[in-house]
Amino acid sequence: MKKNFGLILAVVTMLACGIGEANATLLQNMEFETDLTGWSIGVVNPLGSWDVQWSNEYGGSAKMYISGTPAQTNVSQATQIAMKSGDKITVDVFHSDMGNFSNWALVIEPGETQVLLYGAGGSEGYDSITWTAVRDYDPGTLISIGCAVWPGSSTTWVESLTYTPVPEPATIALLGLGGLLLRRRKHS
Ligand SMILES: [Ca+2]
Repeated sequence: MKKNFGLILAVVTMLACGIGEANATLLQNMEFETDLTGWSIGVVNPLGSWDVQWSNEYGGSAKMYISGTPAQTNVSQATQIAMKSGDKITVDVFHSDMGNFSNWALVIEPGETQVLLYGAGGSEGYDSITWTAVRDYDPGTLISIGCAVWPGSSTTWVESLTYTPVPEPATIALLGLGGLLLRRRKHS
């Protein structure tokens, strides 16, 4: 009987993990491993000069160079699945010295006030920002990572995006069941 509980626990854990993984494909190519497949390159307004290319630096990255008074650019992509309130997106970048008036930003659905800015100025180094959804978002929501200077020049390497969905109720239920089985096993 103890053996069976162990087996059930293993199956429950596998099911729970499987449900978690099914939610993992928010965007294409979130690591920028070999190219910029899936990502659109652009600017909000045609300001200054800008150059966006894939780079093999920093584990594969989207390298964004801007120069001007001001200048800005971005990479963007529409989501493939729905996001739920509580889901998180983390962006990791390396950037050059950004001068006094510059930033990089994660923008969710431009037109809404879902903008997370990082760094008004800032010296060369790694940065990371995490955005938490405050409501549900339909598939097709635009996710953009941009940078801007005014004036000056700056380079930002976007290393990766990480999507952390809030656990589904089914997953929580399965994990809870697993926990109950563990407790029962300990008490038997
Ligand atoms: Ca990368």
